Amino acid sequence: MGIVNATPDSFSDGGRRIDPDAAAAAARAMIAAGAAIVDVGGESTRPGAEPVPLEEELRRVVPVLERLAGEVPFSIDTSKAGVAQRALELGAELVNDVTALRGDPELARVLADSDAYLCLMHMRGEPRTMQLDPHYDDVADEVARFLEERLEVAVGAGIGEKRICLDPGIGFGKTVAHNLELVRRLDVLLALGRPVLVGLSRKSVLGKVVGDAEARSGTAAASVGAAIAAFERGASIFRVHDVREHVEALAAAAAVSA
Ligand code: HH2
Repeated sequence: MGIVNATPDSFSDGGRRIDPDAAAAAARAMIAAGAAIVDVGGESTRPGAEPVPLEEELRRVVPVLERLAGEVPFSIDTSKAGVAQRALELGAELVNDVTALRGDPELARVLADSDAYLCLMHMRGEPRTMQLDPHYDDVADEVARFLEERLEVAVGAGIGEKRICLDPGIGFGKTVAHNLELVRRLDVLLALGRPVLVGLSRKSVLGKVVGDAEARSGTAAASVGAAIAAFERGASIFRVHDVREHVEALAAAAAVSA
């Protein structure tokens, strides 16, 4: 899954792709490089980010989706029913909701009325405050219990279980140690019986593990290394910025495992 940000403030590539033609071109290049899908988002969720009103989020993403419609497989990174609805009308295959259906009470109904896939992600708190001293007794178990409960809510709302994947939410209300433990113990999430998506790409945890305690992002090389570690523990969907590097590394790792 290639990342296409239509935001002026995402942590890694914010601003560079706010022009819809440039965003669409980046999306096409990611598919050409081997991505199965591109994830288009109009609201940054980096630590400290402020929420974006519906009209502004639509203004950012719809021009990009219109350019991709019918040509490039895409998902929409949103927690808003109004944005998801419009994206589904334009052909979105998946709704990637970092709030796991807690952000907008209407989103579950929009999804139940469609046949799109849904990604449910774990987040402690909200982006504005989530990195203020996160604490867990057992991070893997607590994230799994949360996702189990959100999966039940989604299925109860009429969204087919087979359409849902789960995501530990790397960097969303977690310390470096929490993030690493979640990847190390991915089996606890896989036990819920759904595919696991991971978003490690360029996150600050990767800059920190290579020695920069103040890092706000990580390199492509560190991202690939972490993705392979997650692949070996059973992750099957990788949300990444550097598509070609990940596709090649994952192909090599998969060939060894085959
Ligand atoms: N991370 C970000 C955004 N959306 N969705 C899922 N399912 N999993 C993630 O780990 C995830 C996500 C990161 O936030 P943002 O500030 O928007 O940066 P970018 O989109 O460049 O990764």
